[in-house]
Amino acid sequence: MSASSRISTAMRRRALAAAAAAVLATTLAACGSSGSGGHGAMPGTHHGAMPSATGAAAATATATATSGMPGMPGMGATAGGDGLSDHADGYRLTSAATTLPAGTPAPYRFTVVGPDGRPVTAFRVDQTKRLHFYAIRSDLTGFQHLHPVMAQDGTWTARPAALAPGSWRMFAAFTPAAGPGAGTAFVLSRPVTVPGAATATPLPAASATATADGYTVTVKGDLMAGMEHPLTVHLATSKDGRPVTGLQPYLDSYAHLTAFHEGDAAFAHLHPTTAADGGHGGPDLSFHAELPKPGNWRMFLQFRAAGALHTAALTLRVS
Ligand SMILES: [Cu+2]
Repeated sequence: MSASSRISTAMRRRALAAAAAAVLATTLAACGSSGSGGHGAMPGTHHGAMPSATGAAAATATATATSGMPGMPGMGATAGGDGLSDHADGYRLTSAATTLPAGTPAPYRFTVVGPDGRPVTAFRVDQTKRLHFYAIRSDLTGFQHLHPVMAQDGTWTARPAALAPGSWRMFAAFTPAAGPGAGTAFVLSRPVTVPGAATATPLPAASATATADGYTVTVKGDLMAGMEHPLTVHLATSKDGRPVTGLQPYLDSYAHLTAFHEGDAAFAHLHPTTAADGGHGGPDLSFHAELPKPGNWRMFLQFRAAGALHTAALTLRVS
């Protein structure tokens, strides 16, 4: 891993402050796309149910100062930091697609190019997959978490569900299995525009609870930017508040938590502190939360219960 992925927390906080200023100064509309969609190999991985919007709120700024998060217990170093760049440490996310059609499923093809200029084909399996793909609209609606398929030449094909018009950002999270980046987790992204009249949905107010499919999720934890804090999630049934104790493993854990930052769609993946072991997870789940910058973060909690995958979304304020 590069030196950039090893800066200290103190240095990082300073860098973040600078980055925040840079973001304010350079808000530029970047992401946007609308998708289409097919759908990945896993049932239940499409979560495009949220209304999407786009527009003014879809500003994307690239804050390179935040690239590189230091390693922490239970979590490898991450190259690419907040995921807003298409390159880090010599690795680059490439795609010929800058637009995708609106309202109809269409494949999104991309390649990870290594420092040697060749497509990377050897990836380490992380949370049961060689690559995790996320699509998010600039207003943080339309979240999709997919597992694309790779051809022998290193071309990946993601099949997002139909995308609403607007600015989107496509993220790839992966760990090379060979080469100079072997063992380093990367998160890189590219903007995609989906043509058409786009309407931005205001970000829902910060709240510690959210409901999804009859489940109520309650989040506890005071989060500060750039610092690791414990975050706990409690799951209960919405109907009678009964604690949920039958969570089933999803990607080797009882919940998968992905977060995007309001304004620039910076990315964070929160790692569970305990591995899944059988279909009896819950009602309380713990995560290492380290969000790279202050502001509002839209959190998407995915969990499997009663044989179905559910996604709860809530807004968390990070100071
Ligand atoms: Cu995934």
